[in-house]
Amino acid sequence: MTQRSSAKRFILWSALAGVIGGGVFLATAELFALLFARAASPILAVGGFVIDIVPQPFKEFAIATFGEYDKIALLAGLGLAVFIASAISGILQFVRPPLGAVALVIAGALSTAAILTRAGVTPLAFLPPVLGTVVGVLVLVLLCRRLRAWRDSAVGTANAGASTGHADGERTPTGVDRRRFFVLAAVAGASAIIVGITARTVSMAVASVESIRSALRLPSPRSRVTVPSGAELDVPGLSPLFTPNEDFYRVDTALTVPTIDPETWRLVIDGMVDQRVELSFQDILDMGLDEYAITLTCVSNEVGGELVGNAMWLGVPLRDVLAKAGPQSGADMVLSRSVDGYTASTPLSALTDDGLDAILAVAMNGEPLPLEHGFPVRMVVPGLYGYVSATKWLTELKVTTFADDEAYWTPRGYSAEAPIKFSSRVDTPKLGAAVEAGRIPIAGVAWAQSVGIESVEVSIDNGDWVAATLSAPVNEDTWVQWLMEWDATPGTHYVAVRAINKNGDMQVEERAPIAPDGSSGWQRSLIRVN
Ligand SMILES: Nc1nc2c(c(=O)[nH]1)N[C@H]1C(S)=C(S)[C@@H](COP(=O)(O)O)O[C@H]1N2
Ligand SMILES: [Mo]
Repeated sequence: MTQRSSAKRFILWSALAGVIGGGVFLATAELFALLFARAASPILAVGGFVIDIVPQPFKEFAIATFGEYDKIALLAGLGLAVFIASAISGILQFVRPPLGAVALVIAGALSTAAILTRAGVTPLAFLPPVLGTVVGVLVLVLLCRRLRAWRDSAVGTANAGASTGHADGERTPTGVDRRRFFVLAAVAGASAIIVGITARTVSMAVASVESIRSALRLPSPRSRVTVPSGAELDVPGLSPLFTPNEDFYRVDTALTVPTIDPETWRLVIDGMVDQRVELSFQDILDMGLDEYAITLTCVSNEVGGELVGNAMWLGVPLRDVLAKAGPQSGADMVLSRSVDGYTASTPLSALTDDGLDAILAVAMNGEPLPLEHGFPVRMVVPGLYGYVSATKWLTELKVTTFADDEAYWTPRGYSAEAPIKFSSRVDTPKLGAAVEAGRIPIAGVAWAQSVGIESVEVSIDNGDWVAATLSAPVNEDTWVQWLMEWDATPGTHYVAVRAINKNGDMQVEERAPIAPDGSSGWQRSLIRVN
């Protein structure tokens, strides 16, 4: 083979390296967009940007030509442009390094700009295009380096040793260099295709369920919770009585949020029951919805931690749902299962007790459950940690026994049964944040779901315990806010807080770690006063 035709062949392979680098860029960005920032897909953001900037006559021409396929035509055109630009960046990187990498960085910067100027961007939206650029450039640079090594050993130029990174004279055989190039090309190319297509498919499923969710109109509740006046104290830095959905803590084992169409959703109630029952979403709504205010807590919440939130739920009592199937005697547990395979073990009695508001929830703070919080149906049980009760994306309730069945977290070091240990938290002043001397509020929240908080006491610098002012409780399942006005003097001070529940029990002082059944201990916080 002549050197000339061989050189042409390497130019073609470098174009392929560029296409793979571009593909890796897009696939990485799609993956991180799915995980961290849904609206941060470079190809869609650039597409949206193009739609915004093209002149009206051109848009009309596109609609006239492609009709309802105008968006698909745009994306196809964009895809072709990306393909050609990537191929060129590969050739550049091969012939004039690092020009190809520079071109890819510029493309990455432009798509980042397109994403960040879209409406409704989230704080992490820059991550997908930036990480995509980094990984894409890395693959492009490596591929072109290996391609040069192969060319050098094939063509036999003088500086082959230098450019392959091998010592002079120690030239690798051509076959080895060629294989190194193709192995990387195949691995990177296949990963880009698999990851990119999977991530885009899941993103589209999320978007479609998101639109179903926003179009959903739930019936109004039959009964509403009365929120008494004085239920919410007006103190800057204090947690609001109801935690907004976007601020509500989130714990799940699923890598991506499950996407369920309520039309096809079914709840199966089986196991030790008189009859197996299957309910549709409409069946749940037809039972009649009621409002419930319940504070949710995670077993992983450390003393003073953030894994606790309060919401107004709309739902139906679990006891009524279970009654449709008729739990049999001998059963003592309900194993709830999520579409993602997650399971929780809840004592049957906690779900059938007349005095406990264990519910299937379909709405959270005035809107259908957010996808992240279990759309379309989840469980909420007052007084039990989330991992043994609050199954999201619920699909099955199996009536069974603790002896026969085990939930997701049980073999992983957590108790099969876990009532919430009642607790109290300081929200303001924030730990370590300096405040000005003078009268300041010390405030926070305290919760004892299903029992209620009787009082909250505060001690400053190991002084006497003084009762804090409490907000008017909504019910015994929600947290209360507490407040104490304090004349702050310059220096460093310690504030300790503890709660007493309506049974007259004192919050446990002794520290316990979160495993196996939840943390305990009084929060002691530090205040710096200037
Ligand atoms: N399907 C599913 N449901 C789940 C979990 C999960 O990982 N998967 N985590 C549980 C845990 S540990 C808690 S504390 C609550 C948290 O609910 P949230 O994410 O809506 O705050 O959900 C529970 N339900
Ligand atoms: Mo949890």
